[in-house]
Amino acid sequence: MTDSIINAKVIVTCPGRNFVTLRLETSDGLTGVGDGTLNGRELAVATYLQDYICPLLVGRDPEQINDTWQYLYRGAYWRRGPVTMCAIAAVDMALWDIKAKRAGMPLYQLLGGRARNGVMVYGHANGRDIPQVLDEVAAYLDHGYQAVRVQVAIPGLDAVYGVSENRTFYEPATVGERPQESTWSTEAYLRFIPSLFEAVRERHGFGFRLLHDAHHRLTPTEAAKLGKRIEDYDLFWLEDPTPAEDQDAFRIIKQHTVTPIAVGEVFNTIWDCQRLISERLIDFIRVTPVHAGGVSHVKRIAEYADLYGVRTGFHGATDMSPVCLAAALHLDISLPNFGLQEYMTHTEQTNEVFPHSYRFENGFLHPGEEPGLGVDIDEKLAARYPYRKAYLPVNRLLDGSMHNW
Ligand code: CS2
Ligand code: MG
Repeated sequence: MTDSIINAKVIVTCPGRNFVTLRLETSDGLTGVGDGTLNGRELAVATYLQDYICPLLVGRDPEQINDTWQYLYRGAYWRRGPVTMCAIAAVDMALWDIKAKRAGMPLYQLLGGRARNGVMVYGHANGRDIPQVLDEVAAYLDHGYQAVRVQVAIPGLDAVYGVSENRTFYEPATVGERPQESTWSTEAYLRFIPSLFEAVRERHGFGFRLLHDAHHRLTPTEAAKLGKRIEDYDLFWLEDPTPAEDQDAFRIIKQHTVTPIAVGEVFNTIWDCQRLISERLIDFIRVTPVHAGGVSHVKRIAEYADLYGVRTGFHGATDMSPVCLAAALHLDISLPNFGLQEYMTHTEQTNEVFPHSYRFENGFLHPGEEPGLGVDIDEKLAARYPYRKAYLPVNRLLDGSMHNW
């Protein structure tokens, strides 16, 4: 064994929102970073890493990524779940960062090199009303984006998923001792949302990829009805139409509509999506390195999906740190069945804490040529932003009963 892990450190920082980062250091002076951020439950992963995983990593051979992954997965006994898989993900990303640095190449070269020239990304147009969304779409198209997700406030409802006060960034978690509560009416949503897509296509045409996130809120029949009704607007994908754990629901949706379906940001292992993929019940799989066991496991899911013509559409919201986004980009540029990458730009503050080599150019992201992931965490700067407890919102129907946020 040439070298070993001599230090495993968890860094929790809050440059505008909380992030959990693991930094590993080897005896021959290499370091690697991994993202372990779980929005609204960050300290659960930080503790899992600090108290249970980091002591096991010190002394291990950093080269043995597969053995370490299996050791942490099988060794937990209590397998799967978001907290365990975020912790394993952070270790996995950091070890791949080290291995690629040792090889002196960007990670994507170790994953088989480039399959494409750049990673097409989608931006998030949203607004309080349809005209505002249309203006936002125009801004993204002017900025070179070829894919845009649209979200709009629903008349009669207070706060709706995906509509941000501050135009550019959308961060749903709010600092406080209790979650914010919002109200929802599927009827009002279903009556209104088709007019959004009609207006977007009328003003901006069909020359770009149009996406929408229903954010887990419909029943299978409601989702089938919506998918069918909006087929003429040719969406690139309708995301999370129903709660993802109910995999049979997607059979009903698929029987009634050819609007493509994207699901998976809440999944954390291949077993969560195995049937959805093998029965072609979805068109895009949205797992992301931080929530689904790291580079190793997301690569396994993506390659399994490729057998069934399912493409990737990795989750890339602001609660995925630049470390996770960098890892996703190295996978995106090297996988045969890449579909699209979500890109919710981080704040300046966050980008200063996480210096990185990936860059945006005319609708595409490029992972950069730095050895490793091409991202780091400035621990001194990170220390200036202490953790602040924040919850994702909860959602109730108009009659007060709990619904999906
Ligand atoms: C959303 C996310 O980006 C998306 O598609 O579903 O904004 C999601 O709500 C957050 O990542 C939750 O933390
Ligand atoms: Mg989503």
